[in-house]
Amino acid sequence: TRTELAAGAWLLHGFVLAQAPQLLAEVAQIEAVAPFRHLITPGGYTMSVAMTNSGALGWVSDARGYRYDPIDPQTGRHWPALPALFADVARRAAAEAGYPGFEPQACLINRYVASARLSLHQDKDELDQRAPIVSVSLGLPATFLFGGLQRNDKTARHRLVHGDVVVWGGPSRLAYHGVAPLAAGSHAATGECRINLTFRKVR
Ligand code: MD5
Ligand code: FE
Repeated sequence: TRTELAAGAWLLHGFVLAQAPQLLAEVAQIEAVAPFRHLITPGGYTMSVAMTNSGALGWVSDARGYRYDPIDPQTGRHWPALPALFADVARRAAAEAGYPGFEPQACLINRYVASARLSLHQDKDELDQRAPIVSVSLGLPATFLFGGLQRNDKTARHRLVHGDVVVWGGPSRLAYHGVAPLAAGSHAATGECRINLTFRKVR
């Protein structure tokens, strides 16, 4: 089943439940090559969410700013290739939400432990903002904060659970959003964390 959270934004309930074990096995392979790390924001804060990437481009942040880079600055090597299963899931989810022909170039992998959060922001580092962003939730549940096109717009809360996929396209693509501090807990698939995969077309 699917729920339209806002114009152009679709929550596909349990869309990757059957693939979750394989998706997490791929994450383990990726992190063996490109470890999770806490990036520094341009403002000098250390992010509470740990990140890594796979695909032709990876999202990174440091004192100089945010950017997509084909090279992992921590290892000096290319990011691990996008697993075929990742690309397949991203394409199928996008099509299910009404965005056929989506070709992900970057997969940012976010790891949340208890109290980790993502403050309200817009995803604006992609040159092509007509393409949707596909987001896959694994492990512990999260409260997703969904606002409007202005930072001060009222935010709605949506609970995202293991296996859910959200496709953010159309007018929702540039909405402010964030993730509330993760509640402590344990999940059979991931242990004490939440893993989120975000698939993007960058340029
Ligand atoms: C997460 N990650 O749960 C979220 C999932 C990020 C990020 O926000 O930037 O890594 S992606 C949610 C998203 C993307 C694009 C648009 C909107 C939400 N939106 O319009 O709400 O770790
Ligand atoms: Fe975001």
